[in-house]
Amino acid sequence: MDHAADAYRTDLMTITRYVLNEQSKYPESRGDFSILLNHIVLGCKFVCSAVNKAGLAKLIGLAGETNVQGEEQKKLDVLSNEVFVKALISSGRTCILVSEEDEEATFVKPSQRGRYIVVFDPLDGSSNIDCGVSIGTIFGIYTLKDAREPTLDDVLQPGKNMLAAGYCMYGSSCTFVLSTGSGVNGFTLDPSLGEFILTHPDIKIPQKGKIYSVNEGNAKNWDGPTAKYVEKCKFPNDGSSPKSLRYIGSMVADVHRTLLYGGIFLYPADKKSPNGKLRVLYEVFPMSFLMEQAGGQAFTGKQRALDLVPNKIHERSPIFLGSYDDVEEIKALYAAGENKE
Ligand code: AFP
Repeated sequence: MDHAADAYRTDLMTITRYVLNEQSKYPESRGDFSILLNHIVLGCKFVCSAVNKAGLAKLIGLAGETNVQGEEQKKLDVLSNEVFVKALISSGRTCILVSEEDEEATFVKPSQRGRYIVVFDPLDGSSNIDCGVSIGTIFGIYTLKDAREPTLDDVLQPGKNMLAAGYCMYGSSCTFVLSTGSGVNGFTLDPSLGEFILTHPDIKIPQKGKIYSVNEGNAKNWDGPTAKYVEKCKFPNDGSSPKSLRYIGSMVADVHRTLLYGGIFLYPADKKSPNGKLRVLYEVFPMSFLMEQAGGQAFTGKQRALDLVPNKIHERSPIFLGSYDDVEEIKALYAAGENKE
């Protein structure tokens, strides 16, 4: 009998235990981050349960409202936003919240205030809800630098200033992926325990991948480097095999696959959307943070994504992220001026 293996199976590294272990490395820590993360995890469990019950509970359907980007809001978007806003405020550890669903940033009242700023998309990929495709929550966390009245400038920081970032994917299993700035770890929800268990320790993205992921329906409007790159994926001129195309249309799911299997995810600029589609603060930054922490890269077409300084909370940016070598190729095409028409 393999007692060591049995011990391993019974000695579960829950996300709470993991974060407390990390916290113990910093004796000056007051545990605020662990408390904040517990509230985020609670929000994810709630949304996971709501997503699983969506069909049954007749939650699918329009709530009769539109969000900041003028998109139709589904009931699950509204519900998820409420859940996260309430969970984050009640943690007593936040001072500013920026949600994809809310036009304005939320400034937490002084009596409930803490030092963390949380940017989040409570339910990304919501157009996939009705057909049961994976969707997710994305978040990034900044710290208010000093004890003073928070302002919007505290949110408009480059992504490299993030303290932590992560996502929760509501798919065939519920997976929580987190980086606190020293690598990336993945946890899977054990529904019988109601706990996220460390299942993917120290995730490293392969140096180069065999998959590219992009909405090719936009190809007619792409710029030169993107068009050239995708052409090279399909018809490589160096004797290598063509890459496979996989595109779900749900960023969390596409990025999760990219992180585990390697390859590249692209949401480029195009003639119709010169800034691309994805939002800097709560899509581009957290995913770029995770990619870099896993050994990959994230590029906007002009610069390292995490160096971008947003001017407004719902700003968009083109993004190319994934395996180090694959992103290196698209960077080379932009550097070579393939953008000239
Ligand atoms: P929805 O929330 O409207 O489904 O958009 C999802 C998303 O923001 C992101 O998750 C996807 O990567 C991207 O949009 C897909 O966009 P296209 O449908 O234009 O490919």
